[in-house]
Amino acid sequence: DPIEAAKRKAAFRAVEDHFRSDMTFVGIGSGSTIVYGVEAIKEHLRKNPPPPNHMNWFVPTGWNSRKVIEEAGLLPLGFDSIPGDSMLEVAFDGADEVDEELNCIKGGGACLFQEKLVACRSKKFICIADYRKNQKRLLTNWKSIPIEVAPIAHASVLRELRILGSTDPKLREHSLAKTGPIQTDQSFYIIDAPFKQLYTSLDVKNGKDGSGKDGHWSVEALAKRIKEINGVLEVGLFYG
Ligand code: DER
Repeated sequence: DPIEAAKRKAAFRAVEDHFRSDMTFVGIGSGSTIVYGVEAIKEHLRKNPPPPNHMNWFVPTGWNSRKVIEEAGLLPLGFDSIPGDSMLEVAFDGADEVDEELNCIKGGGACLFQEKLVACRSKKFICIADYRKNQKRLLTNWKSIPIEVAPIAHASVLRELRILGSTDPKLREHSLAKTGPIQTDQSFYIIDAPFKQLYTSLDVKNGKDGSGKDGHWSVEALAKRIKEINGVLEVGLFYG
């Protein structure tokens, strides 16, 4: 399968370029691509064993991410167990779409809250994304922004998103498994909010207005504006 091969190639390249056996804290994202990333890390550690008595800890970004770490025989470390002021040397993760400035849409797997926690506690964030994810601007192929919200606030967040210009924001429901909204690892809900294509900072430098007046926002302006909405826990836009 050419897509699986592309994901695997990207993952092995990312690990080859950015993982070292003497690292102590490494973030592991969520989704299907990161599974190849963990396979590549396991392979790297087999070929380049860590220094004697050195522990490699892998910080998961949710239930599935922890399962991938454990099934690979690696040691998971809860985000809330990272000691003191330690930073993770690197975090590897996937994305749903990436623009020319490496801004990402994340949250396809409903893990965006812990993904952003771990990414922001890491010195380096490596996003592993096959060719399908690369677009000139965000919201080209992937049509909506995943947003994690407190259940009690979901209706008022939907209303605020419509005011910001989202055409038809919706609660993410289970397809088959269960009626009603999905719940995240934090027992929150996910809203998928469609917007028009997001301008990059270069677009704004070249005179495009990214304040949503013409229906288009810039990545950063929209991310900040959504994050301010009462009841929003996290927005699936990674930038800067
Ligand atoms: O939810 C996320 O942000 C994930 O990283 C995810 O959407 C990427 O999934 P994939 O690797 O299966 O495309």
